[in-house]
Amino acid sequence: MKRMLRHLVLTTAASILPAGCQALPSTAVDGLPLPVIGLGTAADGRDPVLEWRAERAEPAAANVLDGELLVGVAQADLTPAALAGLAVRRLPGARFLLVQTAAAAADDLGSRLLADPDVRWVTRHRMATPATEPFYDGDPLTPYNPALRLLKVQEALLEILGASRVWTNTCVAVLDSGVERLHPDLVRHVLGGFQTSEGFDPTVPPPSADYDVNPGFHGTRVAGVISGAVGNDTGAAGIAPGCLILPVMVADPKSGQMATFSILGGMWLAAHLNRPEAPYPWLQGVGDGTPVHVVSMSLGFEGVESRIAAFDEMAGLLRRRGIVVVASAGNAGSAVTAPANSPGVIAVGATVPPPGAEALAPYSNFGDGLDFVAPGSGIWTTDGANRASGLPDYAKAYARFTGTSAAAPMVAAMAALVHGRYATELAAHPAPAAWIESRLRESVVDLGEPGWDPYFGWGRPDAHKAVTGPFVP
Ligand SMILES: [Ca+2]
Ligand SMILES: [Ca+2]
Repeated sequence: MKRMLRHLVLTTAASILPAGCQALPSTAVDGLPLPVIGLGTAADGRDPVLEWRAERAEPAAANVLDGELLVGVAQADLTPAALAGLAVRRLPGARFLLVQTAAAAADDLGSRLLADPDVRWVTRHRMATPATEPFYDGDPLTPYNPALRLLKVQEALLEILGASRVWTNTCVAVLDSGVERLHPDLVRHVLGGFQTSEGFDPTVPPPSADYDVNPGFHGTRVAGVISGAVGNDTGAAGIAPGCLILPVMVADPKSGQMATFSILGGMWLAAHLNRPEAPYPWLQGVGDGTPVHVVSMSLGFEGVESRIAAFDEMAGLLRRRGIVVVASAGNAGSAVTAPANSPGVIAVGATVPPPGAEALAPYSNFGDGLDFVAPGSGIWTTDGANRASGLPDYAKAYARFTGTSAAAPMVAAMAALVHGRYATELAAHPAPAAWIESRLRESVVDLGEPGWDPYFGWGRPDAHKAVTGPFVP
């Protein structure tokens, strides 16, 4: 750093010298003594001749400017004899210059220059390419979601997507209060939803549900954590941005309550939608025909620590269909509740995210049956605020979301990322849900006591690690 600062100061001083002024003494340009000049004797151990040879052996690259060489010289303003008569450009005070010659002559010129004791190095002149645009630029709230950095989400997306931002081979069913699907961070990938409350009858299509009945827009917040659009200059971004979301309104539109049978109906729907086993025609051809791969349930029965056998059964059905089931551990600071405590369900507790020390959130349930933790406090996500006052103002509809309700969809989204990454291999795998779960387990950052422990489960999954590397059945 110190060296760079010196350089900047001197560069600035040089730039205000009047035209035609002599350059600064060469030994003072970076405040350091000159390297020993001569073939293969650069002070930093690099061998300019070998580097030049290696460069010449490269295939002709599109970013090389033909006939142009950058030449490191012993002193600023020095022009090697071999450059006589050629066009030379230089920056005041700098111990290098740019020379232009005929394209066919450049290689020979470079070799001759390296034989000159006044020449330190020679390299081709190239065009730089713009740095890859970070995925998480452009969403103004993203910098306030340190959880995304903690989980290595951008790295994971780059691993999966390369240059493409379109990713629609994976569907997450959000069993909740519905989703405000016209939200600009959701509108392009949230499917028309279904309602399984109010007397769900699987033989006929349930009512559609494209809004959120919860006054706190709970389902909309969950959907944003999973899939909020990235890079659209709007709001925040999710962990699996643009992933398909199937909203299943398991909450009663009038009371907002979630009856056990409504939730079980939602799980049944997710197990059958767009699958060949589906017993009724309405379950086929929904949306673009993509089946559900992950079920996310940010709900629970606080105070009920015993398992509910019906959830054991339905989670077992979902897993046999290859569907990952994730649920929040609960927010009472006590034992993991149903349905998260069912063996087929991944139970997720919440941690307090950085900048503080990473610790179990004081509200998070923990103990037997806890599988993973994820950040769950103050997560910026999509909201439905302002809808009640008339026309929705979705541009302002963002909120901070806290609880294991925010942590569970993070793990659901990471399961979706793993599915998206290995979708082809998983389609032929006998137990995709178990495979995805074990992949998440292999990716974890172990917190607390080594290995599984009651406060962090197996640990916090790392999105990048989970989607990196070959598929090992
Ligand atoms: Ca966004
Ligand atoms: Ca641990």
